[in-house]
Amino acid sequence: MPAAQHREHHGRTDRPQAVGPVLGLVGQPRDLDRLTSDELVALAAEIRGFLVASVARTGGHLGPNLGVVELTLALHRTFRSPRDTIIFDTGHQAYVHKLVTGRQDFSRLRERGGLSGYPSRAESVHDVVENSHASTSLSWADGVARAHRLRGEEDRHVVAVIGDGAMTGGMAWEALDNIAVSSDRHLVIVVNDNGRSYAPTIGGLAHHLDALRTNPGYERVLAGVRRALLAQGPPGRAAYDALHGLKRGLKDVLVPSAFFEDLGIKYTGPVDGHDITALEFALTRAREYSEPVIVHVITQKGRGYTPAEEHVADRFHAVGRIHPETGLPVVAERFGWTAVFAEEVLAMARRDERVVAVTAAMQAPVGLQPLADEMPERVVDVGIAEQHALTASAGMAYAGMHPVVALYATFLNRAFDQVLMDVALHRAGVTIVLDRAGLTGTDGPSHHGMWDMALMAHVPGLHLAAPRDEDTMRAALRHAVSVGDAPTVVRYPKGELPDPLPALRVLDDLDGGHGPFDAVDVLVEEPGDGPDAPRVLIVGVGAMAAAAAEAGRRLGGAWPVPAQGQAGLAGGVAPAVTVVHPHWVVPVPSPLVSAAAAADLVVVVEDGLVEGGIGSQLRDAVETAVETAAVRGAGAGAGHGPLSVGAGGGPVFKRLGVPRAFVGTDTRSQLLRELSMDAEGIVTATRTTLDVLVPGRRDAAALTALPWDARPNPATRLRSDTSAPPAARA
Ligand SMILES: Cc1ncc(C[n+]2csc(CCOP(=O)(O)OP(=O)(O)O)c2C)c(N)n1
Repeated sequence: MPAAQHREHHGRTDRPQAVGPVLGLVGQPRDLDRLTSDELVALAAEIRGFLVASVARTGGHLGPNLGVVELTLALHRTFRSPRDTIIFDTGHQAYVHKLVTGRQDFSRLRERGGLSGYPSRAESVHDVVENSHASTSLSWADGVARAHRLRGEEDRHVVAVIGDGAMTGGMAWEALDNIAVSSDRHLVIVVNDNGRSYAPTIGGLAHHLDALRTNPGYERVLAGVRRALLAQGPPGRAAYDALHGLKRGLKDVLVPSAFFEDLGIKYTGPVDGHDITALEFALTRAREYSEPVIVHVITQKGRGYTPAEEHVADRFHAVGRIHPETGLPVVAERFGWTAVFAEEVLAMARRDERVVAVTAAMQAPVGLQPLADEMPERVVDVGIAEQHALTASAGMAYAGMHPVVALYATFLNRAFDQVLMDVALHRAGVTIVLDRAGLTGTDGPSHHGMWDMALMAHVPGLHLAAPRDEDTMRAALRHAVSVGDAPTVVRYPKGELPDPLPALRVLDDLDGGHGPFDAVDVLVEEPGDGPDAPRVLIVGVGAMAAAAAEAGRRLGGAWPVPAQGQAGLAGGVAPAVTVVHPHWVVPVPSPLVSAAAAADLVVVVEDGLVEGGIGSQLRDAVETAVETAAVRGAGAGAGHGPLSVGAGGGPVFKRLGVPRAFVGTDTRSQLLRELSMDAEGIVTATRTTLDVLVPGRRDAAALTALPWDARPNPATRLRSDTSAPPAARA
């Protein structure tokens, strides 16, 4: 067994969970074909035992996977993956699929180097869609089926497995609309209906599925036939199995379902999703039908594991490490960012009757449960419909409410146009609260909330706050809901709160800016070694402020003496370091621009996309400010203020953040370390950058003779790139 499968990790010994005797026989899907009905039933039980034991040790999506055990077995027995394509919507319910497609070492699930928590093409040819943002499977399936037809690959089938929760997303309906008029004969849509998203699924569709689920007509007939045949012992079983083998049209088993039929899509169901025989019966017929078919399957989330079955809130949708016997968490949850939001939004709703919270199917995870418990009418759950959430919020704002839309940061990507055109263009007073912003860790590339700041920075009129601790978060939220004529965003990371980080003072505003949007706190001030010391401004964006402050303290202390002959700005001279935290980072506050323009080196640390992020915004703002001052100065005479002509342009920027890449799975702290976003990384990056500015030292003595505000910035003089302001290039 490879060493990786036996390593010590996070204080526990990771041994692959032992697989049962039947599961041990299944190395690939075709091995399922050889199993008898009894073996299949045994296999389902083994898989449930395996999932509980192994997810209890790693954390993961337990409830959804316990619900699809029989469904997944039936799918793989009926269809021939990878020749047939099986697409799991969202992909959080693909653990059973992994187990029967050759992946049975779950010991490092959702860790770097271990199995992904979602389908992953790198892992298996049986995995197709790995985006994990909900409601896309029908569009994927439509596309794959269409391509098969265009390429003349008529014998290939495509199956989309979509939950009733994911069916509430707009993309699913756009796809259905297209599928209804397509002539793809080999498209099967399995609606995995457990009545729940995280919490019970809401909305018109949910009511409709409810009605179908409880419609006894068709199911009664089918169940009757089945019972009668099976009651006759082996001959009846043979007849029933033979019936399964029949390749005939679906007319006899399809019931008209006004809802789907009106769309023009055939519907069959409801089918008991824990009866493999019934599932295979329905899937086989759907496979043979000459039009796209919806197979409505009823499953039970958390099936077979009492703590999950009895968990009212979410049936163990996703768990951390738990004790398998009790389902209780191994590590108690600490008071985190989400809990602060939960308290604050409740207090705001009590104070201000205009406040109404909006969630896209994630009421509890984003912290809206306490508000929903106390004032249910003040929380709107729109389903997995982020786009609708934003536009409906614009409507509510127009009509006198102040919506607070609480989302995971990664899911805001979907609603960018709605933020831009519905909320911002209409100057709607809507507050967007982004949980899990920045690097999130175990859910991999699709769940890092790393695009929000770079995207939101382009929305005219929008204000975005990135608080650093509990106090700044509460202040940002209160200020956000007081804004009635523009969108406001408050973003914070996953997990527990950092210690309070008090401000030494508020940054002076040289340009006369004022108000909470301009608040920039000074967290650390280190004087450096004398007047010759390079001036370093470190900007800690949001939760990065703590690491920035720590780095600032270290930089201001002992400073390494350079090796002989290696004089440099950095060499042996401790820089004057100021660490600041702007409460609001979009748009960049003017005091921050002034402070940056007066520095030699500006280091910006942000838990978001570095390109186009806050560091880039600040760099651009400094450039514009310097340019403007230069133009003004040319007309009015030089020599006043830090941005006047003769100041020679702006500082060098070092921007630390998330690169433009799909960042993989790892712990947040490890990722921060790798991207130089922890204190150590910030110190090293700052020193290295100062050392690169070595030639500037040649002029340092002469430069220091000038008054500070007229001193050319040595860093700028060294820049050869064309991004230097025109005044500096001239
Ligand atoms: C666009 C988007 N918004 C929110 C989520 C978070 N999310 C993950 S699973 C889930 C519920 C899915 O419910 P359903 O499709 O019924 O599957 P089940 O877990 O019940 O099997 C939600 C809201 C997501 N993945 N994508």
